This record gives sequence, structure tokens and C-alpha cells, in this order.
Amino acid sequence: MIALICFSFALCAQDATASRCAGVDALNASTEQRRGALNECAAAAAQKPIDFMLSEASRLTICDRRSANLGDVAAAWNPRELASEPVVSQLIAMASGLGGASAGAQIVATRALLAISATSPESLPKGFLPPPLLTFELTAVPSKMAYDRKDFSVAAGQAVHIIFHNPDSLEHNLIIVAPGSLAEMGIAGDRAGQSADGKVKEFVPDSPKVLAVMGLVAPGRSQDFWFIAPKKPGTYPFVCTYPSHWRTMNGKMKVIAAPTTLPQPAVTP
Ligand SMILES: [Cu+2]
Repeated sequence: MIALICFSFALCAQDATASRCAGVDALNASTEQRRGALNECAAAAAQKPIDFMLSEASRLTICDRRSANLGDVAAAWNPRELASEPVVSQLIAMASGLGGASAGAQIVATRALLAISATSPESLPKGFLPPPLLTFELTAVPSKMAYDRKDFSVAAGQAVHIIFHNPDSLEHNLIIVAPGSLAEMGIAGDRAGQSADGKVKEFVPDSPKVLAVMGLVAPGRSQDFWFIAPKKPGTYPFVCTYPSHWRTMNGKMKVIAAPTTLPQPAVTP
């Protein structure tokens, strides 16, 4: 089984950035509409939808809008189908990062496992615990060009869910960048504001130092941001790269070393 999964990931890694099913990315689509688009893509590829969804997940790179959309679809999947073998084994391997699974793939698999845990926990291997998820809210402070938190801490490799609120009159985004790159990425966002496609790219710099992306959120809207924390402990800036916002609209994500052993379930005598 593991060998098959690794082989699949190796194939996908050759074309990791390709988008095979653009309908999943459609703007302002509901989860049902994204699922419908995925079903059509799966039919065109002569694959079962669940296999196609796993294949799409394995093609993801960082945690961004696409991984969020596909994660929404995965989390709303028919529990019975999601909880079947060999899907569960594939999800566990993907969520664990086996076979070089990217952070984007990991968060989709993690959300699917959490859905299984909520609806069909008996389908998970005995003693298996779904990855712990840290959820909290973050808000853009109106007229202050700032987030309401200057820092937060996560465990290395942890799944994180931020519910972002934007009650301000301006658009804001939220990206997590490599340690020490706040000014560089902020200035890159300023430059994006002067380019023709800056808005299309939601002012996100085209750089490997961008580690996770929540795109622009309109005034008065809220949006979920799902990502896997970096494996390497350190201080990672989070920032809004809408032009000129970055100097005050930023903070620090502290990644602390994860426990070397995961908590184990109690043994039933
Ligand atoms: Cu902003």
C-alpha cells in the first residue's frame, strides 16, 4: 500500500503545479458547485471521484486558496465513501507527509480525517488519533491597518485553522513568510500593486519565501484559512501584502518544536 502511494506521489510531483480541474477554483462557488466540477473532471478522466480528489490533493503545493477549496470538498464528502479502505490508509499517509506530500496535500487529508473522526470514528485504525487542529480567530482592526493579534504560537507541523474577520473598509490578505523576509515580501507586495496582474494575484509575491496564503478578503467578510505549520521551529512573520499595508499589518507566528512522541490512547485492559 505505502509503495503504491509513494509511486502515485512521485508521478504527481512531476507536474505539481498543474491545475487539472479549474472548476474547483471558481470564484464565489459553493462547496457543492466545486464538488460538481470535480465530479465532471473525474468523469472526463475516467476516474472515480474519490480517486480523482486524492490525485488533485497530491498535486497541491503550499496551503492556499486551492487547498482550502479542495479541503472544503473533502471535508463535505460522503462519510461512508470517505471512511472506506483504502481511502483511509491513503489519507493517513498523506496527512503524515509520507511520499513527500506537500503542506497543501497534508491539510486536505487532515480535514478529511477530522470529518471521518466526527462521523465514523470506528473507521479509523484502532488507536489512531487524527492530527490535532488549532483553531482561533483573527480580526483586521478597522481604520488601524493592523491585525488584532501581534503574535501566536503553533507546534511544528501542526494543522492550523484561522477564522479571519475583516470588518474594515479595505481589503486585506494574510500570508505567512519565511523567517526574516517580512520587509522583502512587503516591498514585493507594494511592487505587485504597480503591475497589471497584481490584483489578480491578490498581491501575493511570487517567491518561495511565501509559505502559506489566504487571499484577499473583502470588507465585511470572513474567511477560513487552513494551513500546516512549518516543520522547522522559528519565528515566521504573518503579513498583509496589500500595497502599503505591510509596515503595520503584520505579526509573528512562533513555531515551537513538536513533542517527539504523539499522545497515545489509553490501553483498554
Ligand atoms: Cu491589509
